[in-house]
Amino acid sequence: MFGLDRASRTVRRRAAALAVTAAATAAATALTGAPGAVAAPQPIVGGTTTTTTAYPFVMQITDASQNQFCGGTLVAPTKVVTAAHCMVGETTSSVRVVGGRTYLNGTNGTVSRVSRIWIHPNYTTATRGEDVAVLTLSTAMPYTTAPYVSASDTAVYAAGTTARILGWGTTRSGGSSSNQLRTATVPTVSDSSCAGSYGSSFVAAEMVCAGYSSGGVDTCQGDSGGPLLIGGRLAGITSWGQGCAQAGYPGVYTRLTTFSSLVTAQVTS
Ligand code: 4AZ
Repeated sequence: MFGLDRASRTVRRRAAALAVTAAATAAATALTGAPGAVAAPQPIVGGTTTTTTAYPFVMQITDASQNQFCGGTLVAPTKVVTAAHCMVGETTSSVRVVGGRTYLNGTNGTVSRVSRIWIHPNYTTATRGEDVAVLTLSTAMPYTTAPYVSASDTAVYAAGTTARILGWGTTRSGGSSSNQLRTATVPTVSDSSCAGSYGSSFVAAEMVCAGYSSGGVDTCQGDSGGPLLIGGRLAGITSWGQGCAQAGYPGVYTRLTTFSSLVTAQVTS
């Protein structure tokens, strides 16, 4: 089909290696101040560093050894919204949620076990949609939660609206994860334009696209499950795309307005 990139189990299995590589990369980058040094690539692709102090609701989704493989968003003290594709093959004993930890190689913040994993009942693959999951935490996170859109808020997706992406994902397709949380802004893309990019894999009722037509700024491997914020509210979940930051291929995000009632049922359960 397109050779689409998703945070597959392959990526998850690579997470431990990537986390270690990220620390080594950060150390190497510190040495590149010499004349003639080439600027390091900017992860998320095209982003800037930030912190979980600035974005306290951004969670690392990790394995039991606290190796990050996806992102998530704290929407209530014990509820985290993430992508369904991040939870494929996972169990309540295989995952952890880590809050308040800006660096992948940090040991600070709050680590919680997961007592329940809700995956959208119709989820099959990210390119078919329904890429939403809600985790219930065993330990309440002492961090500010993010508000999320309600079903009637569809105007937030108007083409050209500024959206913020966040994550610890790779700096380019097939590259290394970022040791530090990164963020960038990207404009939302019209449904017709996104359908032009992705054909029938783009399901407008369930997905929304964001990115510059020239590429250069995007989510990438390991950013999946993390937030797309519009007007300070969670409006999308990082889901899939062809490669990362390629011209003509914006990132694809779960259209949260479609699922907000279902999410609320989980958040209040
Ligand atoms: C991933 O594998 C992934 N450029 C996330 C976002 C995009 C591609 C891949 C979109 O987690």
